[in-house]
Amino acid sequence: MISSQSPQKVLLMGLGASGKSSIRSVVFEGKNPEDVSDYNATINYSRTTQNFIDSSFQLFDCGGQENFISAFIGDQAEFIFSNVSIFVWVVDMSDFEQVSTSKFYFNHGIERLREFSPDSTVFCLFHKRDLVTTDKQNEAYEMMKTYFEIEGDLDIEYRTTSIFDRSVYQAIGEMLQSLILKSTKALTVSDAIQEFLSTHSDVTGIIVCNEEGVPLFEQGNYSYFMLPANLTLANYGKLKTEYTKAKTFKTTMEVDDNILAFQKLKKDLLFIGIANTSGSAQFTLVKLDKMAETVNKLL
Ligand SMILES: Nc1nc2c(ncn2[C@@H]2O[C@H](COP(=O)(O)OP(=O)(O)O)[C@@H](O)[C@H]2O)c(=O)[nH]1
Ligand SMILES: [Mg+2]
Repeated sequence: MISSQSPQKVLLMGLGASGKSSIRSVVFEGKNPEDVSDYNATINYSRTTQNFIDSSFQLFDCGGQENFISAFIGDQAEFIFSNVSIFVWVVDMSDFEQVSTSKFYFNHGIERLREFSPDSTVFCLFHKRDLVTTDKQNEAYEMMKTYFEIEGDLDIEYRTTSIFDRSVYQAIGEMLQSLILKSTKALTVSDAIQEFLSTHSDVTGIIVCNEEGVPLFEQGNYSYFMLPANLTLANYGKLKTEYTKAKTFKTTMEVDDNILAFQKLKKDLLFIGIANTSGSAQFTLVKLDKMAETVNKLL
């Protein structure tokens, strides 16, 4: 359970300039991706507490200079690598010269994890994918994945990410999901959404995300809408300004033959329901409204 014990720990690690602090500030601090270009190198590590539904976790943004990383996997290993729930390793996939150095330290990090937190989940992010041309991205991903694969029973997830598109929200959303997976509350919300989707064929997807647009729950077939929904939310859009300011917030948006219903929930979370308008739009909206209420009660 998240709430009972000491806060869970998330380590964000990788070579200098791979993008760790940018990911932290875009995803957790709501910074605009365009504004993160000139961070100073992180000295040692910076620890922040992130509130998350009913609990919180500690995010360690670890400095990427080799002397720091050497210390993390060396003298400080026990302190850094104990009680880790999630280990995020960030690799700049556009910087070929650094890839083998990154792998070298990744191996050591994984060894330390095995030693001090063998039950943790690892996310290996091949970052800055926007710098790789679209037609090369799949190939690059496969190559990187093969290169970073490690035998053994640690659970390692590989993703390509960029702070300039939805991918980084999606990856961090999955990371948060694995943090809350063990909480009964999360399971209940997830079940309720699943149940609702399976009994209402006009509703194609439901998403619950935080203020920064990180999806905490998402189910259904909604990929077509995620981009506009996320853009309006995560970037400066009017929607976000209104939603952040207002205590209650409810609006709908029509896109082609579909309708999106937005509603602010507790703890600054946002409910997004997506439905097609094959039936009565009015009825669909009422159902989504009820569902938002149900989720709100469960949270
Ligand atoms: N093109 C691109 N640049 C990025 C991305 N993420 C971070 N950067 C840039 O990479 C540089 C290093 O980022 P920073 O977050 O300081 O790296 P850190 O040392 O790992 O914390 C900065 O100039 C960022 O603007 C990304 O997804 N795409
Ligand atoms: Mg940094």
